[in-house]
Amino acid sequence: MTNDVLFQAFEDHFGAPPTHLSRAPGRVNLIGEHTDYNDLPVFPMALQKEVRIALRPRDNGRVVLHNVRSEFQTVEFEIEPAIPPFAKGSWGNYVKAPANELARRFAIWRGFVGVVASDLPVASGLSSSSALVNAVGLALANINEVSTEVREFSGIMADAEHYVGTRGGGMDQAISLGARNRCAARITFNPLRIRHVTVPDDWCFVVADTGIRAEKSGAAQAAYNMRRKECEEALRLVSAHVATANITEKLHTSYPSLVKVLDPETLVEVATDVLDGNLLRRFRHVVTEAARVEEAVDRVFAADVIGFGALMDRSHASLSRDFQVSSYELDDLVAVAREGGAAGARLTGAGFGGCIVALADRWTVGSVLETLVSEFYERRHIADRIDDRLFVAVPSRGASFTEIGD
Ligand code: NG1
Repeated sequence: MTNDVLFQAFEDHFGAPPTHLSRAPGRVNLIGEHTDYNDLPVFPMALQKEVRIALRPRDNGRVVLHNVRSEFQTVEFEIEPAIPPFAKGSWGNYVKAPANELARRFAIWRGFVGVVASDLPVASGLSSSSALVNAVGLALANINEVSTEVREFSGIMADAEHYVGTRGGGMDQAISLGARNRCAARITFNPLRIRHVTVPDDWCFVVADTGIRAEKSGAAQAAYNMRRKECEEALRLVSAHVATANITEKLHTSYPSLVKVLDPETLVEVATDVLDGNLLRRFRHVVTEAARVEEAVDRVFAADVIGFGALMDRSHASLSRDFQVSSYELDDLVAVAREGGAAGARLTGAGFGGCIVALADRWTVGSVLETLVSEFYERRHIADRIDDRLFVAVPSRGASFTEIGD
């Protein structure tokens, strides 16, 4: 939907033109999965697909947000210091989330009327939820004159999203707010740092959707939160063991401090003394994935498409075998992308359904796309609306809030 059509939809609904536009992109994570909430690095980039809200501020605290998609009911609520949530699973909770967090921290009182449109597939691991949280948060912060810099604001938005019940990390909010055109970003946490890395012109990251939704306000939420708990428990046991067995001189109680002093092979070896089963698997994924992120960033600087692809393959194997967040369809998409000539492929985002990302150079990308269409989408009879399911990601700029006519 173009801006003109969105603005017209606003006027049709509210009887006057909108005055402002708030927009926030989704993202594709290139590598570094389930590392952000362990304070370890990630390497995502923002997409050309985004959430856009045309709006008009009000002189009272009511928020009314109409969705251009009729299956999503219009959301209405009052800004107050503790905003009660809608029923679990309602999309409106992603609108209330930033309002609740901003009202808890700042004296905000102005609401808005708005119309929202998005070309991001929902529950597909491309962060449509954080894009919505950011777009609403940015609108409320601006119309209430709350001024924070990007990194602080992205921390606030990450806390805000916990309102829906998922204990996510801060990757999605940070990249959606802080991204630059033509760049991916190596992001580290606590404190948040964003290092922009230009993506080589002839690298194509293909995003392909399984069509299986991974509803993080629904079934995937418990599985996601469970992984986070397991990572915390594994860390607690390993750091206690490292301390009592005098493996290092100092105490290391966080993942970043452990991976700084011990390489992944040593860490996994040490971990086998105190962990087994799922805890050992989760720990092994997390520490090896962190090392893959660092290597992957180096591969970009070296313009080494084959090396980057190999790291993506290893990441997928680890997510599938050790973190156990892949699925039959995700594994199949990865295999088909590789068959089509991709240098590497992996599930992206939380997993449990959603999308994969595959890397190909400019000369091979056509064959990767064709193979995905014929061997995955056509075989499953889901080749309709193919541009929504399968596209080449364009590294795009982060969120913005502008006055219409600016
Ligand atoms: P998606 O793909 O949006 O479900 C989730 C978390 C991220 C990160 C990834 C896994 C939220 C908002 N996002 O992303 O923080 O942990 O999973 O790497 O919870």
